[in-house]
Amino acid sequence: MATKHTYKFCFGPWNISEGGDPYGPPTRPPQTFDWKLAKLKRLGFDAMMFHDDDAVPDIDNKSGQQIRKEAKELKKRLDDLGVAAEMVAPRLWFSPMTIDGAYTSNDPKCRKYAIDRSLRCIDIANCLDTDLIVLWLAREGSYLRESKNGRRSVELLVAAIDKMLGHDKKVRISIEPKPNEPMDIAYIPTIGHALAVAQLTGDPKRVGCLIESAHALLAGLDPADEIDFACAFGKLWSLHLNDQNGLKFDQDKPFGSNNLRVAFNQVRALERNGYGKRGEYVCFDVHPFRTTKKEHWLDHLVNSRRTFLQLVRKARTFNEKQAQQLISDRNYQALDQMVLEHLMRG
Ligand code: XLS
Ligand code: MG
Repeated sequence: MATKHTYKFCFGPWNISEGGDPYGPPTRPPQTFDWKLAKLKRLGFDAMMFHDDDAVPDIDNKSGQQIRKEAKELKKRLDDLGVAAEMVAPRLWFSPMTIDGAYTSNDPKCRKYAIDRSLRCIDIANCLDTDLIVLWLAREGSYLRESKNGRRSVELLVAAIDKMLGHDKKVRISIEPKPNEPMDIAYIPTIGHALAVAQLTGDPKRVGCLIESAHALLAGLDPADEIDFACAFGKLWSLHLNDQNGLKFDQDKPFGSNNLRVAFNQVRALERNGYGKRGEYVCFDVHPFRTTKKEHWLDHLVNSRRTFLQLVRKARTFNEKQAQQLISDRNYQALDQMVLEHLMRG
């Protein structure tokens, strides 16, 4: 069992969202970035994660110099508040240039746009003093497979990552897999795919992964298994804990909201792998319910962190010795009940 280390927590500005969904408008008026940043430390969080245009708004219409200037100004504000930047992710799913994908678009001009924007994103990360870039491959997929060539898509993705690795010798890239949404089917749907792609790049030791609970669940996988798998490679560099009720749209529910035992096992996996001891953060990629009132706007973040810490206590008070005895006796019925009663006990 890992030593009793403490965890550091993180969220992104997009996690304090207004409640709009494909079937209805926002239910809360937008909050400013400053309001969100001011809340972070008070909620017991240590870092903020950014999309590139969270850090530098309207990035596509700014020069490299202006981008770096604004990123440095943000870094100063973060320093003044004692808030770290966990990572920066290029938002490659809004621009008209990424309608048919970013790195794997069928249009070479769009592929070039996606790579150029990713290099700017690395420049922002440098100014914010983080070496971590997250690639959520939102539109790297298709609505019909005949529109793309899967082999070529992998090759294009590797070429794009190699361009980023060549742009900056320190940058590390975490691929955040998701099997679908917004695409019908996405390329690189699981951690296995992500780490396999890493091996094809020019510098595999600088290409790792980020696990999001809901994305593993959408792929029909157990997030705890994905955590153990990634940690076996030493490549779990970031983490988006949340929850999901079945195979539908990405719900980004509060951690543990749908399945406490699945959440418990994620925490056990993090504990046994010593996640966080090398500076990694626990991020909650969660959204408030659409029904959430303005006055309860931050509760999904507070509750996720609270649930996480209570599950850390549960993991650390779980009677491993008794569990091992039941395992040696292959008495899994008793082990099953032991876990349930441990979770149900106050
Ligand atoms: C969406 C992704 C997104 C990334 C950051 O499903 O989880 O939140 O983590 O862009
Ligand atoms: Mg995420």
